Amino acid sequence: ADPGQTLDYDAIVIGAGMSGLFQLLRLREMGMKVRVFEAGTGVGGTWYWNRYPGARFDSESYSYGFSFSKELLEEWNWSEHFAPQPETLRYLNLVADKFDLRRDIQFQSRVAAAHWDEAARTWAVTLEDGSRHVSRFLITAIGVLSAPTLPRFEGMDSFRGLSFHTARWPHEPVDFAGKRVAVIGTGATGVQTIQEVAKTAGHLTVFQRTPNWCAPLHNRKITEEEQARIKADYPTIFQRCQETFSCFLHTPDPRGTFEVSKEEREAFYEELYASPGFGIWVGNFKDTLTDRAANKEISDFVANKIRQRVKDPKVAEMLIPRNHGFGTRRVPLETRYYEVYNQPNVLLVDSKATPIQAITPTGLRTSDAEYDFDIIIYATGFDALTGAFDRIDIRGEGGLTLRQKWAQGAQTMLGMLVEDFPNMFMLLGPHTALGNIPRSIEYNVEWVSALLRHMQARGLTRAEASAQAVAAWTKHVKQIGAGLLTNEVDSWMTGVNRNVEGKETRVIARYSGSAPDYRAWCDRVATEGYRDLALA
Ligand code: NA7
Repeated sequence: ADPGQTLDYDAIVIGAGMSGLFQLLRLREMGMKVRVFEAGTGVGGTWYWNRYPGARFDSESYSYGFSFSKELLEEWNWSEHFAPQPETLRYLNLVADKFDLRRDIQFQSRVAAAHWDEAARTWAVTLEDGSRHVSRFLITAIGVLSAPTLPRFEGMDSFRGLSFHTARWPHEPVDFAGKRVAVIGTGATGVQTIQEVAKTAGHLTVFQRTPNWCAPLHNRKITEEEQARIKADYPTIFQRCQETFSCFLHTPDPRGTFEVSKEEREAFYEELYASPGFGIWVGNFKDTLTDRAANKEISDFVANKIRQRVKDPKVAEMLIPRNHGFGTRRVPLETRYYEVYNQPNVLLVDSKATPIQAITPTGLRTSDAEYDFDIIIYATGFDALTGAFDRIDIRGEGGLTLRQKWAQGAQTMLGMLVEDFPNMFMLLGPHTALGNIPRSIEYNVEWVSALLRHMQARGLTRAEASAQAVAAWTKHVKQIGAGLLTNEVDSWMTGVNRNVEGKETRVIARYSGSAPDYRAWCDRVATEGYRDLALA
């Protein structure tokens, strides 16, 4: 190593969301000098940025929080089965305070570049303000859905009213009373926003390009009795999350759709539709997302629910997806979402039939009409999975950029390491297990921390994934994704975002195997002494 090169830190972590906070804690326990760079003014990541009205969990609150500290579990009370964003943000602030994390976090510090120096075995991280920080290890904790994307409409800057992307919501409350409001986008975010804004807006116009299959959330307050039971059950709750396919409390029903009678099937669908959370999506018959006929059964069932809930049959038909089956895109969970369209002050516009052509100073123009608005809300989603990486100039060995490396699609080892990018570890990198995300975060942080302890104990300062290990994992991800109906549909889950150049076509963007299988693979790498990595 270059003797002239001094290390500012042992590790730099990018991002102070759930991954970054927990990673900081573990690195500090190892005696490392750590710096976390965070673009926002506070901790919380997703829960810091997404403060749009109605933002909340679709996973059960008590399955979502951190599990690593008994004391924290004891101390914190979730107030609802599916907690709203302000509560989650308070929770993450409590975590930061309780473990005294803030002293190592530098806020309002967006990382612009990270360059590997092979001779010194260090990462040089440059912030947007031009300051440069040198570290042995680089850990990206930059999220899966953290790079918001806006449409590329003409005249976007000309609008004289208020307009914002849901993930860049202002910190001051926005008053909708008496206002003419537009919401563009009907994904999980749009659905949550629409059902909330419709409560107070003077008039709401929803611009829907593609309808999604939504199902009821069935949220409610946690009673005192339930609170006591949850606390007592935490070990069982987290154990169950470890065992299920995607770390949710729900897991696929072992039966195939057509193994049961039509009556039994209907009764099961009814039960799922009436139950809280993701059960209808991830706790359905095991072939729901692989067998076309099975998928059609549940799709027809949900379509009929929409027809029952929406009074105007024309509007109901507009809200029923035609080109993709139930569950093949992320299922937005809702609370009286469909009933919003029965309100006299709400209008649904089909943006596929009559596309938005331009934003105007007073509203927007579609192919057949002009609309005036006071507020335009862009619920238009994210450059998912690789988008946050693409926004940083990351260069590995020989100046190779990560963008070049991934030009033909992401290639990783377990979603955590990349060949030619030594000492860089990704928490929630592409091709890692996702599902109930905090469960994956905790696992990945522990895995990276164990590797770093292994290196620390042996005086090793360089870790790089082998080409074979990367090829094996990438091949596995592709194989396991074949035959899944989800991968035949455009969505962020297949890497498609037409607001971003180069993201027009579908790829196998996600690992779609089970979380237990993922962990077994990761554990094997560790127990075999990290043979899949070059350590030096
Ligand atoms: P999504 O699910 O990607 O939804 C984005 C929505 O915005 C979707 O309805 C899009 O229609 C619509 N959109 C995007 N660009 C345009 C343009 N240019 N014109 C019209 N409509 C547009 O993002 P979310 O934030 O809702 O959810 C992301 C994840 O965050 C979610 O899955 C949760 O896990 C949390 P499209 O379907 O592309 O036709």
